[in-house]
Amino acid sequence: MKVLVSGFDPFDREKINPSYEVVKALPSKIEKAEIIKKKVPVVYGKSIEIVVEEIERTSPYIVIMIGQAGGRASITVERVAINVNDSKMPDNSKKIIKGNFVVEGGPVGYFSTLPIYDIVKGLTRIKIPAGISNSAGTFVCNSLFYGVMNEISERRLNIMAGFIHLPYLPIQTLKKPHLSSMSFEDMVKGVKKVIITSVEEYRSKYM
Ligand code: PCA
Repeated sequence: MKVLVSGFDPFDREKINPSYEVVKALPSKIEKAEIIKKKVPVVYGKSIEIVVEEIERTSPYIVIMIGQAGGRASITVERVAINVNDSKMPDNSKKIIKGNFVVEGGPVGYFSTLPIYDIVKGLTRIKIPAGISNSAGTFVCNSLFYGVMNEISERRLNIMAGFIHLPYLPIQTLKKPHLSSMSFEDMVKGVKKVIITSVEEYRSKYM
């Protein structure tokens, strides 16, 4: 069983992005599942292409995309991806997209197919603050989440997939100390738990 886990480059003047830092630190096997790690640029379109190519190349059973949601206080499991690109923030290719679709003519949204409630329960059990989020925003994270769910749906792939947002690392909040952060150790422990819960769910459902 293969699990593809993606994390993003830094963006918005940050020097690091906790999502890829955490992905990099994961072991290559978790619960006998092979962990495939992929770094993704914070670029509309390109980010989707890269994850879709990696899905084609590796045929994972589970895809867990991870990004940074600076300011959030906990690990948040995204419930839904929406067919909207709309942000004042430029992506890393300096592109700004306001009020457009991720996929022209695509459905309004896609629900995560990860076991979102069990993931939150599992994280809480190991004492890591976690919750469900009902919006992954309308920037590149949501765009990647939507684009990948759309490909999985269109190609009728049997892949469980979803998106997780991580808070800032403490080092990112030195100049914005009013904002929440979470230690690197807790984020790594948390993402491992997300993977374990997803693998268990996949095995009990499909194997
Ligand atoms: N977070 C951004 C894009 C990349 C990332 O890590 C977002 O939430 O859209």
